[in-house]
Amino acid sequence: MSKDNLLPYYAAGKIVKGFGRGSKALGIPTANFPEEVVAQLPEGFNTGIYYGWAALEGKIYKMVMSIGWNPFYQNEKKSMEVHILHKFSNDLHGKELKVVITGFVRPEANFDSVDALIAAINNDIKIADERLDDPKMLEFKSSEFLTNS
Ligand code: ADP
Ligand code: RBF
Ligand code: MG
Repeated sequence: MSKDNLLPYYAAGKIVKGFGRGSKALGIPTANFPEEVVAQLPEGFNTGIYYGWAALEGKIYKMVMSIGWNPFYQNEKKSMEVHILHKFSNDLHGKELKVVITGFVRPEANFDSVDALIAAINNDIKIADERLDDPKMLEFKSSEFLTNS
């Protein structure tokens, strides 16, 4: 089964604390989904970097996310982490986050340095930003799953 058959993929859950290194080590915060949401992913859903739309407190934002084991940090736990393309001044832990995942960017990779990982993530953010402006992708922005609270 190709990963594209599983898109769009819809997920929702309360933002939990992750490893605490997204903001500190990388300067790129990620809102982490709880374990139950990760466990619900269908078997054929490939790990990797994806993009789509996020709903938070009645607003819709572009997002890019990492699904997998973060090879650079040798995590033993699979995670789903969302970086929202918006600057927030408040803490989002405990808030309900909904996403529709609409496209795939690349598989997870390992890197020689933190700087190389940061450069790759910044490039993912740019790709997500551009692809989500495509009319086919913009359609999902108004999906009922996101707009119904
Ligand atoms: P953790 O390891 O606990 O996930 P991070 O360093 O990845 O910590 O930071 C994640 C937190 O940063 C989120 O839970 C949220 O409260 C906050 N945050 C601020 N801006 C954003 C953003 N643009 N996208 C995602 N989370 C953000
Ligand atoms: N971690 C990796 O180990 N390899 C990756 O290729 C990778 N790509 C990412 C791409 C994006 C867009 C984001 C938001 C995160 C990515 N991460 C990757 C996860 C990163 O290591 C993680 O967010 C931090 O470790 C904080 O938990
Ligand atoms: Mg995080």
